[in-house]
Amino acid sequence: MRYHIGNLLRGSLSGQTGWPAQWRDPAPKPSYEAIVVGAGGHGLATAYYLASRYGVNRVAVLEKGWLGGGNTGRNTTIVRSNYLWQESQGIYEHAMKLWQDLSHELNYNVMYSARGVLTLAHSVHDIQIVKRHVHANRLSGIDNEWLTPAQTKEFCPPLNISPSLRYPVLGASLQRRGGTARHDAVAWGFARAADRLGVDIIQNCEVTAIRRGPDGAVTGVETTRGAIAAPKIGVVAAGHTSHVMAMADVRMPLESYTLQALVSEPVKPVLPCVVMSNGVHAYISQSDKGELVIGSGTDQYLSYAQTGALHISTHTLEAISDLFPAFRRMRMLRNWGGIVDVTVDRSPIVGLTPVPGLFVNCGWGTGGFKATPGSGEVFAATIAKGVPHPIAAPFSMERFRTGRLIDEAAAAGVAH
Ligand code: FAD
Ligand code: PYC
Repeated sequence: MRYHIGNLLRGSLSGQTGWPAQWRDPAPKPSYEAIVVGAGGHGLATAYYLASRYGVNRVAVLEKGWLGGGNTGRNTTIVRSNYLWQESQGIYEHAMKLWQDLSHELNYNVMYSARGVLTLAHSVHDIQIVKRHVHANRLSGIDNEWLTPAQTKEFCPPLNISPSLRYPVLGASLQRRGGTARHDAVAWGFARAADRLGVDIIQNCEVTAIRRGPDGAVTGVETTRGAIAAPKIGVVAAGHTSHVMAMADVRMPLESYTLQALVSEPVKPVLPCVVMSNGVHAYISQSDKGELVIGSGTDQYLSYAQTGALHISTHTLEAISDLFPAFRRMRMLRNWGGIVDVTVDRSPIVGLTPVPGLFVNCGWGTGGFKATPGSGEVFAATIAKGVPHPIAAPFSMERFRTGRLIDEAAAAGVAH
Protein backbone atom coordinates (compact mmCIF):
# COMPACT_ATOMS: atom_id res chain seq x y z
CA MET A 1 0.00 0.00 0.00
CA ARG A 2 1.25 3.50 -0.74
CA TYR A 3 0.96 6.19 1.89
CA HIS A 4 0.06 9.67 0.90
CA ILE A 5 0.33 12.97 2.65
CA GLY A 6 -3.40 12.93 3.31
CA ASN A 7 -3.13 9.90 5.62
CA LEU A 8 -0.32 11.50 7.55
CA LEU A 9 -1.85 14.92 7.88
CA ARG A 10 -4.95 13.34 9.29
CA GLY A 11 -2.74 11.76 11.97
CA SER A 12 -1.43 15.16 12.95
CA LEU A 13 -4.91 16.63 13.18
CA SER A 14 -5.90 13.99 15.72
CA GLY A 15 -7.27 16.54 18.20
CA GLN A 16 -10.11 17.44 15.85
CA THR A 17 -13.48 15.79 16.14
CA GLY A 18 -14.99 13.73 13.40
CA TRP A 19 -11.84 11.81 12.39
CA PRO A 20 -11.99 7.99 12.41
CA ALA A 21 -10.31 6.37 15.42
CA GLN A 22 -7.27 5.13 13.54
CA TRP A 23 -6.43 8.74 12.63
CA ARG A 24 -6.73 10.04 16.19
CA ASP A 25 -3.48 8.54 17.53
CA PRO A 26 -1.58 11.49 19.09
CA ALA A 27 1.79 9.87 18.28
CA PRO A 28 1.39 8.61 14.72
CA LYS A 29 2.98 5.21 14.10
CA PRO A 30 5.86 5.16 11.61
CA SER A 31 4.21 5.58 8.26
CA TYR A 32 7.40 5.71 6.29
CA GLU A 33 10.59 3.71 6.62
CA ALA A 34 12.61 6.84 5.90
CA ILE A 35 12.16 10.58 5.36
CA VAL A 36 14.49 12.56 3.13
CA VAL A 37 14.54 16.32 3.85
CA GLY A 38 15.17 18.23 0.60
CA ALA A 39 14.11 17.39 -2.96
CA GLY A 40 17.27 18.54 -4.69
CA GLY A 41 19.18 16.16 -6.92
CA HIS A 42 20.96 14.52 -3.97
CA GLY A 43 17.75 13.98 -1.97
CA LEU A 44 15.85 12.62 -4.97
CA ALA A 45 18.77 10.37 -5.94
CA THR A 46 18.92 9.11 -2.35
CA ALA A 47 15.22 8.21 -2.45
CA TYR A 48 15.57 6.57 -5.86
CA TYR A 49 18.50 4.37 -4.79
CA LEU A 50 16.86 3.54 -1.44
CA ALA A 51 13.92 2.13 -3.39
CA SER A 52 15.74 0.67 -6.39
CA ARG A 53 18.87 -0.82 -4.78
CA TYR A 54 18.26 -1.15 -1.06
CA GLY A 55 14.63 -2.31 -0.85
CA VAL A 56 13.44 0.74 1.12
CA ASN A 57 10.34 1.83 -0.80
CA ARG A 58 8.25 3.60 1.81
CA VAL A 59 10.16 6.86 1.56
CA ALA A 60 8.88 10.45 1.75
CA VAL A 61 10.93 13.25 0.23
CA LEU A 62 9.89 16.55 1.84
CA GLU A 63 10.63 19.80 0.02
CA LYS A 64 9.91 23.29 1.30
CA GLY A 65 9.68 24.71 -2.22
CA TRP A 66 9.49 22.84 -5.50
CA LEU A 67 11.64 19.91 -6.55
CA GLY A 68 14.98 20.96 -8.00
CA GLY A 69 14.36 24.62 -7.06
CA GLY A 70 17.48 24.85 -4.87
CA ASN A 71 21.06 24.53 -6.08
CA THR A 72 20.17 21.63 -8.34
CA GLY A 73 18.27 23.95 -10.66
CA ARG A 74 20.77 26.81 -10.23
CA ASN A 75 24.13 25.26 -10.97
CA THR A 76 26.25 25.44 -14.09
CA THR A 77 26.02 21.68 -14.78
CA ILE A 78 29.73 20.80 -14.89
CA VAL A 79 30.54 17.12 -14.40
CA ARG A 80 34.11 15.87 -13.80
CA SER A 81 36.09 13.67 -11.41
CA ASN A 82 39.58 15.23 -11.53
CA TYR A 83 40.03 15.64 -7.76
CA LEU A 84 43.35 15.42 -5.91
CA TRP A 85 42.87 12.97 -3.04
CA GLN A 86 41.92 9.30 -3.30
CA GLU A 87 38.90 9.73 -1.01
CA SER A 88 37.44 12.35 -3.36
CA GLN A 89 38.42 10.43 -6.47
CA GLY A 90 36.47 7.51 -4.98
CA ILE A 91 33.20 9.37 -4.65
CA TYR A 92 33.42 11.59 -7.76
CA GLU A 93 34.57 8.73 -9.98
CA HIS A 94 31.76 6.56 -8.60
CA ALA A 95 29.40 9.31 -9.74
CA MET A 96 31.15 9.64 -13.09
CA LYS A 97 30.58 5.95 -13.80
CA LEU A 98 26.90 6.29 -12.91
CA TRP A 99 26.53 9.32 -15.23
CA GLN A 100 27.54 7.20 -18.23
CA ASP A 101 24.37 5.09 -18.08
CA LEU A 102 22.05 7.31 -16.06
CA SER A 103 19.67 8.22 -18.90
CA HIS A 104 19.08 4.53 -19.57
CA GLU A 105 18.73 3.64 -15.91
CA LEU A 106 16.16 6.39 -15.27
CA ASN A 107 14.58 6.12 -18.71
CA TYR A 108 14.93 9.92 -18.86
CA ASN A 109 17.42 11.87 -20.93
CA VAL A 110 19.68 13.71 -18.48
CA MET A 111 21.72 14.96 -21.44
CA TYR A 112 25.11 13.95 -20.05
CA SER A 113 27.59 15.26 -22.60
CA ALA A 114 31.26 14.24 -22.28
CA ARG A 115 32.57 17.26 -24.18
CA GLY A 116 35.76 17.66 -22.10
CA VAL A 117 36.69 19.99 -19.24
CA LEU A 118 39.73 22.26 -19.54
CA THR A 119 41.30 23.72 -16.39
CA LEU A 120 43.55 26.63 -17.34
CA ALA A 121 46.91 27.50 -15.78
CA HIS A 122 48.05 31.15 -15.82
CA SER A 123 51.22 31.10 -13.69
CA VAL A 124 54.06 28.78 -12.72
CA HIS A 125 52.21 28.06 -9.48
CA ASP A 126 49.02 27.17 -11.42
CA ILE A 127 51.03 24.84 -13.68
CA GLN A 128 52.41 22.99 -10.65
CA ILE A 129 48.98 22.64 -9.03
CA VAL A 130 47.20 21.57 -12.22
CA LYS A 131 49.93 19.07 -13.16
CA ARG A 132 49.83 17.65 -9.63
CA HIS A 133 46.12 16.90 -10.18
CA VAL A 134 46.85 15.33 -13.58
CA HIS A 135 49.47 12.99 -12.08
CA ALA A 136 47.33 12.11 -9.05
CA ASN A 137 44.40 11.25 -11.31
CA ARG A 138 46.43 9.13 -13.70
CA LEU A 139 47.94 7.18 -10.78
CA SER A 140 44.37 6.31 -9.79
CA GLY A 141 43.37 5.31 -13.31
CA ILE A 142 41.29 8.46 -13.86
CA ASP A 143 41.72 10.15 -17.25
CA ASN A 144 43.37 13.57 -17.18
CA GLU A 145 46.09 15.03 -19.39
CA TRP A 146 48.28 18.11 -19.68
CA LEU A 147 47.98 20.28 -22.81
CA THR A 148 50.37 22.97 -24.04
CA PRO A 149 48.85 26.35 -24.96
CA ALA A 150 48.77 25.37 -28.64
CA GLN A 151 47.07 22.04 -27.86
CA THR A 152 44.61 23.87 -25.61
CA LYS A 153 43.75 26.25 -28.48
CA GLU A 154 43.33 23.32 -30.84
CA PHE A 155 40.82 21.74 -28.44
CA CYS A 156 39.05 25.06 -27.81
CA PRO A 157 39.41 27.34 -30.87
CA PRO A 158 37.73 30.51 -29.50
CA LEU A 159 40.20 30.66 -26.57
CA ASN A 160 42.70 33.54 -26.66
CA ILE A 161 46.22 32.23 -25.94
CA SER A 162 48.05 35.45 -26.73
CA PRO A 163 51.14 35.82 -24.47
CA SER A 164 50.22 39.50 -24.05
CA LEU A 165 47.15 38.65 -21.96
CA ARG A 166 47.27 39.96 -18.39
CA TYR A 167 46.80 36.32 -17.26
CA PRO A 168 48.18 34.35 -20.22
CA VAL A 169 47.20 30.73 -20.80
CA LEU A 170 50.33 28.70 -20.03
CA GLY A 171 48.64 25.33 -20.52
CA ALA A 172 45.64 23.38 -19.22
CA SER A 173 44.53 20.02 -17.96
CA LEU A 174 41.90 18.18 -19.96
CA GLN A 175 39.53 15.55 -18.62
CA ARG A 176 37.86 14.24 -21.75
CA ARG A 177 35.08 12.32 -19.95
CA GLY A 178 34.16 15.51 -18.10
CA GLY A 179 31.44 17.73 -19.50
CA THR A 180 27.89 18.70 -18.62
CA ALA A 181 24.47 17.24 -17.87
CA ARG A 182 21.14 19.02 -17.87
CA HIS A 183 20.52 19.92 -14.21
CA ASP A 184 16.72 20.08 -14.13
CA ALA A 185 16.47 16.86 -16.14
CA VAL A 186 18.55 15.16 -13.46
CA ALA A 187 16.06 16.25 -10.77
CA TRP A 188 13.05 15.26 -12.86
CA GLY A 189 14.59 11.96 -13.95
CA PHE A 190 15.34 10.86 -10.38
CA ALA A 191 11.94 12.15 -9.20
CA ARG A 192 9.97 10.27 -11.83
CA ALA A 193 11.92 7.05 -11.35
CA ALA A 194 11.59 7.25 -7.55
CA ASP A 195 7.87 7.99 -7.82
CA ARG A 196 7.41 4.89 -9.96
CA LEU A 197 9.00 2.83 -7.20
CA GLY A 198 6.50 4.09 -4.61
CA VAL A 199 8.38 7.09 -3.18
CA ASP A 200 6.20 10.06 -2.18
CA ILE A 201 7.60 13.47 -3.13
CA ILE A 202 5.82 16.18 -1.17
CA GLN A 203 6.43 19.76 -2.26
CA ASN A 204 5.58 22.96 -0.35
CA CYS A 205 6.26 21.00 2.82
CA GLU A 206 8.92 22.62 4.99
CA VAL A 207 10.38 20.63 7.85
CA THR A 208 10.12 22.80 10.97
CA ALA A 209 11.11 20.37 13.74
CA ILE A 210 12.68 16.95 14.24
CA ARG A 211 10.87 14.72 16.73
CA ARG A 212 12.84 12.45 19.03
CA GLY A 213 11.83 9.68 21.43
CA PRO A 214 12.89 9.18 25.08
CA ASP A 215 16.08 7.38 23.93
CA GLY A 216 17.03 10.38 21.78
CA ALA A 217 16.43 8.56 18.48
CA VAL A 218 14.44 10.34 15.79
CA THR A 219 10.75 9.45 15.46
CA GLY A 220 9.72 11.83 12.69
CA VAL A 221 9.36 15.45 11.70
CA GLU A 222 6.96 18.35 12.00
CA THR A 223 6.24 20.19 8.82
CA THR A 224 4.18 23.11 7.59
CA ARG A 225 1.67 20.44 6.50
CA GLY A 226 1.60 18.37 9.69
CA ALA A 227 3.64 15.69 11.45
CA ILE A 228 5.15 12.74 9.64
CA ALA A 229 6.63 9.73 11.42
CA ALA A 230 9.64 7.63 10.41
CA PRO A 231 12.51 5.94 12.26
CA LYS A 232 15.15 7.25 9.84
CA ILE A 233 15.71 10.78 8.53
CA GLY A 234 18.24 11.84 5.91
CA VAL A 235 18.90 15.59 5.79
CA VAL A 236 19.96 16.74 2.30
CA ALA A 237 19.13 20.45 2.52
CA ALA A 238 22.14 22.21 0.96
CA GLY A 239 22.63 25.76 2.18
CA HIS A 240 20.12 25.17 5.00
CA THR A 241 21.72 22.12 6.63
CA SER A 242 22.84 23.89 9.81
CA HIS A 243 19.32 25.21 10.31
CA VAL A 244 17.67 21.79 9.86
CA MET A 245 20.27 19.94 11.94
CA ALA A 246 19.85 22.47 14.78
CA MET A 247 16.31 21.08 15.07
CA ALA A 248 17.98 17.93 16.45
CA ASP A 249 20.54 19.93 18.49
CA VAL A 250 23.40 19.03 16.13
CA ARG A 251 25.84 21.87 15.35
CA MET A 252 27.36 21.57 11.87
CA PRO A 253 30.87 22.66 10.76
CA LEU A 254 29.46 24.60 7.80
CA GLU A 255 29.27 28.10 6.43
CA SER A 256 26.76 29.19 3.79
CA TYR A 257 27.79 31.32 0.83
CA THR A 258 26.18 32.72 -2.26
CA LEU A 259 27.50 31.41 -5.56
CA GLN A 260 26.26 33.12 -8.70
CA ALA A 261 26.10 32.48 -12.42
CA LEU A 262 24.61 34.01 -15.55
CA VAL A 263 23.71 33.11 -19.09
CA SER A 264 24.06 35.06 -22.33
CA GLU A 265 21.51 35.35 -25.08
CA PRO A 266 21.40 32.06 -27.02
CA VAL A 267 23.63 31.67 -30.08
CA LYS A 268 24.59 28.85 -32.43
CA PRO A 269 27.25 26.41 -31.18
CA VAL A 270 30.47 28.41 -30.61
CA LEU A 271 32.13 26.74 -27.63
CA PRO A 272 32.89 23.01 -27.89
CA CYS A 273 33.95 22.25 -24.31
CA VAL A 274 33.91 23.46 -20.69
CA VAL A 275 36.64 25.93 -19.70
CA MET A 276 37.45 26.63 -16.07
CA SER A 277 39.96 28.96 -14.44
CA ASN A 278 40.42 29.27 -10.72
CA GLY A 279 43.11 31.88 -11.37
CA VAL A 280 40.79 34.45 -12.95
CA HIS A 281 37.62 33.31 -11.09
CA ALA A 282 35.60 32.35 -14.14
CA TYR A 283 34.30 29.35 -16.02
CA ILE A 284 32.20 28.95 -19.14
CA SER A 285 30.38 26.38 -21.26
CA GLN A 286 27.54 26.48 -23.79
CA SER A 287 24.17 24.95 -22.97
CA ASP A 288 22.14 22.87 -25.40
CA LYS A 289 19.82 25.88 -25.73
CA GLY A 290 22.78 27.91 -27.02
CA GLU A 291 23.31 30.18 -24.02
CA LEU A 292 26.85 30.75 -22.78
CA VAL A 293 26.77 29.61 -19.15
CA ILE A 294 29.20 31.68 -17.09
CA GLY A 295 29.94 31.37 -13.39
CA SER A 296 31.86 33.35 -10.80
CA GLY A 297 33.64 32.78 -7.52
CA THR A 298 31.73 32.91 -4.22
CA ASP A 299 30.48 36.14 -2.70
CA GLN A 300 32.47 36.69 0.48
CA TYR A 301 29.60 37.72 2.73
CA LEU A 302 27.02 35.39 4.23
CA SER A 303 23.52 35.80 2.85
CA TYR A 304 20.39 33.80 2.09
CA ALA A 305 19.38 36.05 -0.80
CA GLN A 306 19.43 33.87 -3.91
CA THR A 307 21.26 36.46 -5.93
CA GLY A 308 24.87 37.68 -6.09
CA ALA A 309 26.70 41.01 -5.90
CA LEU A 310 27.13 42.78 -9.25
CA HIS A 311 30.85 43.52 -8.78
CA ILE A 312 31.55 39.75 -8.64
CA SER A 313 29.91 39.03 -12.00
CA THR A 314 31.47 42.17 -13.53
CA HIS A 315 34.91 40.85 -12.56
CA THR A 316 34.01 37.46 -14.08
CA LEU A 317 32.83 39.01 -17.33
CA GLU A 318 36.07 41.02 -17.62
CA ALA A 319 38.04 37.76 -17.31
CA ILE A 320 35.81 35.95 -19.83
CA SER A 321 36.15 38.85 -22.29
CA ASP A 322 39.95 38.61 -22.07
CA LEU A 323 39.93 34.84 -22.61
CA PHE A 324 37.25 34.92 -25.33
CA PRO A 325 37.36 38.31 -27.11
CA ALA A 326 34.71 37.09 -29.58
CA PHE A 327 32.15 36.93 -26.73
CA ARG A 328 32.76 40.48 -25.53
CA ARG A 329 29.76 41.98 -27.31
CA MET A 330 27.23 39.34 -26.30
CA ARG A 331 24.36 40.35 -24.08
CA MET A 332 23.49 38.87 -20.72
CA LEU A 333 20.09 37.19 -20.55
CA ARG A 334 19.68 36.50 -16.83
CA ASN A 335 21.68 35.95 -13.63
CA TRP A 336 20.93 34.24 -10.33
CA GLY A 337 22.52 32.91 -7.16
CA GLY A 338 22.33 29.79 -5.04
CA ILE A 339 23.15 29.18 -1.38
CA VAL A 340 25.82 26.56 -0.95
CA ASP A 341 27.15 25.16 2.33
CA VAL A 342 30.88 24.85 2.61
CA THR A 343 33.23 22.98 4.95
CA VAL A 344 36.70 24.15 5.88
CA ASP A 345 38.34 21.48 3.64
CA ARG A 346 35.88 21.99 0.74
CA SER A 347 34.83 18.32 0.92
CA PRO A 348 31.34 17.04 1.74
CA ILE A 349 29.92 15.41 4.86
CA VAL A 350 28.04 12.17 4.15
CA GLY A 351 27.07 9.81 6.92
CA LEU A 352 25.84 9.22 10.43
CA THR A 353 25.28 11.85 13.11
CA PRO A 354 25.40 11.65 16.92
CA VAL A 355 21.58 11.30 16.89
CA PRO A 356 20.34 7.73 16.30
CA GLY A 357 18.35 7.48 13.07
CA LEU A 358 19.54 10.87 11.79
CA PHE A 359 21.81 10.96 8.73
CA VAL A 360 23.27 13.95 6.89
CA ASN A 361 24.53 14.67 3.38
CA CYS A 362 25.84 18.22 2.91
CA GLY A 363 28.89 20.45 2.48
CA TRP A 364 29.17 19.88 -1.27
CA GLY A 365 29.77 23.60 -1.55
CA THR A 366 30.27 24.81 -5.07
CA GLY A 367 30.75 21.36 -6.59
CA GLY A 368 28.05 18.85 -5.70
CA PHE A 369 26.08 18.64 -8.93
CA LYS A 370 28.61 16.32 -10.55
CA ALA A 371 28.36 14.01 -7.53
CA THR A 372 24.56 13.68 -7.58
CA PRO A 373 24.18 10.01 -8.57
CA GLY A 374 27.22 8.81 -6.60
CA SER A 375 26.26 10.78 -3.51
CA GLY A 376 22.67 9.52 -3.65
CA GLU A 377 23.76 5.93 -4.06
CA VAL A 378 26.24 5.83 -1.16
CA PHE A 379 23.94 7.87 1.10
CA ALA A 380 21.06 5.49 0.39
CA ALA A 381 23.29 2.53 1.33
CA THR A 382 24.33 4.32 4.52
CA ILE A 383 20.71 5.03 5.53
CA ALA A 384 19.49 1.54 4.63
CA LYS A 385 22.27 -0.33 6.47
CA GLY A 386 22.91 2.14 9.29
CA VAL A 387 26.67 2.04 8.67
CA PRO A 388 28.69 4.26 6.31
CA HIS A 389 29.16 2.99 2.77
CA PRO A 390 32.94 2.47 2.27
CA ILE A 391 33.08 5.29 -0.30
CA ALA A 392 31.27 7.64 2.10
CA ALA A 393 33.22 6.60 5.20
CA PRO A 394 36.08 9.17 4.84
CA PHE A 395 33.48 11.97 4.65
CA SER A 396 32.24 11.56 8.21
CA MET A 397 31.85 14.50 10.59
CA GLU A 398 34.51 12.82 12.74
CA ARG A 399 37.25 14.27 10.53
CA PHE A 400 36.71 17.75 11.93
CA ARG A 401 37.57 16.35 15.39
CA THR A 402 40.47 14.11 14.34
CA GLY A 403 41.94 16.52 11.79
CA ARG A 404 41.91 13.96 8.94
CA LEU A 405 40.76 16.64 6.50
CA ILE A 406 40.42 16.08 2.74
CA ASP A 407 41.67 19.39 1.37
CA GLU A 408 40.17 19.88 -2.08
CA ALA A 409 40.28 23.69 -2.21
CA ALA A 410 42.36 23.63 -5.40
CA ALA A 411 39.99 21.16 -7.09
CA ALA A 412 36.82 22.97 -6.07
CA GLY A 413 36.59 24.54 -9.50
CA VAL A 414 35.55 27.88 -8.05
CA ALA A 415 37.56 30.45 -6.16
CA HIS A 416 36.46 30.71 -2.51
P1 FAD B 1 19.71 21.46 -3.43
O1 FAD B 1 19.42 21.24 -4.86
O2 FAD B 1 19.95 22.86 -2.98
O3 FAD B 1 18.54 20.80 -2.62
C1 FAD B 1 18.30 21.05 -1.21
C2 FAD B 1 16.81 21.22 -1.07
O4 FAD B 1 16.50 21.25 0.34
C3 FAD B 1 16.32 22.53 -1.64
O5 FAD B 1 15.39 22.26 -2.69
C4 FAD B 1 15.67 23.24 -0.46
O6 FAD B 1 14.50 23.96 -0.79
C5 FAD B 1 15.37 22.07 0.47
N1 FAD B 1 15.21 22.45 1.89
C6 FAD B 1 16.00 23.26 2.61
N2 FAD B 1 15.51 23.36 3.87
C7 FAD B 1 14.41 22.59 3.92
C8 FAD B 1 13.46 22.29 4.95
N3 FAD B 1 13.55 22.82 6.19
N4 FAD B 1 12.42 21.45 4.64
C9 FAD B 1 12.29 20.92 3.40
N5 FAD B 1 13.16 21.19 2.39
C10 FAD B 1 14.20 22.00 2.66
N6 FAD B 1 28.30 21.77 -8.82
C11 FAD B 1 28.93 21.08 -9.80
O7 FAD B 1 29.31 19.92 -9.61
N7 FAD B 1 29.14 21.63 -11.02
C12 FAD B 1 28.79 22.91 -11.29
O8 FAD B 1 28.98 23.38 -12.41
C13 FAD B 1 28.20 23.67 -10.26
N8 FAD B 1 27.88 24.96 -10.48
C14 FAD B 1 27.22 25.67 -9.54
C15 FAD B 1 26.84 26.98 -9.84
C16 FAD B 1 26.07 27.70 -8.95
C17 FAD B 1 25.67 29.11 -9.30
C18 FAD B 1 25.68 27.11 -7.71
C19 FAD B 1 24.83 27.86 -6.73
C20 FAD B 1 26.10 25.82 -7.38
C21 FAD B 1 26.87 25.08 -8.29
N9 FAD B 1 27.28 23.77 -8.05
C22 FAD B 1 27.93 23.05 -9.01
C23 FAD B 1 26.99 23.14 -6.75
C24 FAD B 1 25.73 22.28 -6.85
O9 FAD B 1 24.68 23.02 -7.38
C25 FAD B 1 25.31 21.75 -5.48
O10 FAD B 1 26.40 21.21 -4.78
C26 FAD B 1 24.26 20.67 -5.63
O11 FAD B 1 23.27 21.06 -6.53
C27 FAD B 1 23.65 20.36 -4.29
O12 FAD B 1 22.54 19.53 -4.52
P2 FAD B 1 21.56 19.21 -3.34
O13 FAD B 1 20.53 18.28 -3.85
O14 FAD B 1 22.35 18.77 -2.15
O15 FAD B 1 20.97 20.63 -2.93
O1 PYC C 1 32.84 21.93 -9.30
O2 PYC C 1 33.20 21.83 -11.44
C1 PYC C 1 32.79 22.41 -10.43
C2 PYC C 1 32.14 23.69 -10.60
C3 PYC C 1 32.15 24.45 -11.68
C4 PYC C 1 31.42 25.55 -11.38
C5 PYC C 1 30.99 25.46 -10.13
N1 PYC C 1 31.44 24.30 -9.63
